[in-house]
Amino acid sequence: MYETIIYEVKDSIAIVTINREKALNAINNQVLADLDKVLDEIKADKNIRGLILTGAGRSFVAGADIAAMSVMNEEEGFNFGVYGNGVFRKIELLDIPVIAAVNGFALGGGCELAMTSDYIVASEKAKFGQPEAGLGITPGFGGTQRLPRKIGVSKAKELIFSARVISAQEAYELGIVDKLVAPEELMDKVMELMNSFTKNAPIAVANCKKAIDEGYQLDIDGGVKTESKWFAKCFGTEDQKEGMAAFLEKRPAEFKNK
Ligand code: CO8
Repeated sequence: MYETIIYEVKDSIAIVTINREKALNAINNQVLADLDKVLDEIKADKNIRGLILTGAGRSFVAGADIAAMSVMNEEEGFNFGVYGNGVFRKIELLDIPVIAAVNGFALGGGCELAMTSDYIVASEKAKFGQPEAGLGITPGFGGTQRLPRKIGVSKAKELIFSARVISAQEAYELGIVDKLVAPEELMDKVMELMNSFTKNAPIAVANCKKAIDEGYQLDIDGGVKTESKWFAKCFGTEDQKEGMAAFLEKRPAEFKNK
C-alpha cells in the first residue's frame, strides 16, 4: 500500500489524494515514490479511464518539503529535481485524461503538480504560486517550463521572480486555472467533468491527447501531420466501428476500449 497517498477507484476513475496533512501535503522522496508506483498501477489497469489528483485537508500540495531540501547539497538537489521531474512527466504522458482538483494551497511543487494535468479545477479558496525564489532556489519540478507555456513568458517571470502567492481568482484570470468552483462543489464538479470525458471512446480520447500534446510542440505543418497519424490510428479500433454504427443505428454507443 501507500504511505503518503490515498488511492481509490470510483466508476473507472482513479483518484489520487496526496495525504501528508501535517506538512500540508509537501512532496518528499516518499511522496514521489508513492506517486511513481501508483502511476504504474494506473497504467497497468486497462479499466481506468481517467485520473483525478487532489490533496487531503486544507492543502492541495504546499510545495516540495522544505525541511528535507534545507540540508541538500548540489548533487542531492539535482537528484531530487530529476526524480520529481521524471515522475511529473510520467503523469503528463498518461494516455487518460488527468484533472487536478485543487482544494487549497498549490504552491511551488504543488502548482507544478497541478500543471502536469490536462485541466485544472480549483476551489475559490485555493492559492497558487511559485515561492521558490524567496527560499533561495528556482522551481525544480517543471515550473520554469510549464508556467511560461501556459501563461506566457513575461507573466510567468513576474510570478516566479516575485514569489507572489495569488488567489484562485487571479490564477483563473492568468490562465493557470481552467475552472473555478465553490469549495463544497469541487469533487462533484470534477467528477461530472471527468465523466463527460470518459463516456467517449477511450482510445479516441487518448489519441486526441497525444495529437494535442505532441502537436503543441511543433509548427503547424508538423502539427497537422501528427494529427493525421493519431486520426488514422482510430480507424484500426473496434470503438470507431461501434461509435459510427451506433450513430447510424440511432442508439447509444457501447465503447469497449478496444
Ligand atoms: N515543506 C515542509 N513543511 C511544510 C511545507 C513545505 N513546503 N508547507 C507547510 N509545511 C508545514 C509547516 O512547516 C507546518 O508544520 P508544523 O506544524 O510542524 O510547524 C505545517 O505544514 C502547517 O503549515 P503552517 O503552520 O505554515 O500553516 P499556515 O496556514 O500558517 O501557512 C502556508 C500555510 C502559507 C502554505 C505555509 O505553510 C507556507 O508558506 N508553506 C511553504 C510554501 C512554499 O514555499 N512552497 C514551495 C516550496 S519549494 C518547492 O516546492 C520547490 C519545488 C521543486 C523542488 C526541486 C528540488 C530540487
